[in-house]
Amino acid sequence: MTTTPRARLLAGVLLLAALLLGVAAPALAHSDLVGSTPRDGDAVLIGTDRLVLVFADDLLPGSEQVVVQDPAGADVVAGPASVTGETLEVRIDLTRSGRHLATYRVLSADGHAVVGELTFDVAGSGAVRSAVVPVATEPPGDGPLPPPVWWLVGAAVVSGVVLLVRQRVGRARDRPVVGQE
Ligand SMILES: [Cu+2]
Repeated sequence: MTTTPRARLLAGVLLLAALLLGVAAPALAHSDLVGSTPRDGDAVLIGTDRLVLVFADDLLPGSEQVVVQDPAGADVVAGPASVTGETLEVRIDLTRSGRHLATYRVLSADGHAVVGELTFDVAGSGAVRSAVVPVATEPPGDGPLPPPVWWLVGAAVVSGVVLLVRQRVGRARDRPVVGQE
């Protein structure tokens, strides 16, 4: 087999590309999964609202089947998946923390089926959130009313003070003014 400089260049470029990608080219058959968000084993926040799967080759639109199960076994996929080229995206509505299992089945453009799964952990559940909410505190100025006995004591003290003041004022009036003639 004779090789032209152009063929050698092409082979070199392909080899370089394979090295740069850090993947063994033979391992990529059909539309194997090459990336995802979240990735397998990732930990994500409960606000995460989509799962994106990226395959090695274009997908056959309409062939995709994706299920994402939460720890209780409920499917959290919230709508039909959308396929663009080699990318599959699906909305998810997370409500529980813990391990989630995503399983998928797609057809690559050449008609081969690709089946796989990945897991990711969800942090931050409703339970965690409510634990952060402070325990109901009494609004200022809305404390319990003092018992009636305190009202009585208060009234007695006020009356006593008023009586004392009246007596003193009365005595001061009767007393002769000193230093004035
Ligand atoms: Cu194939």
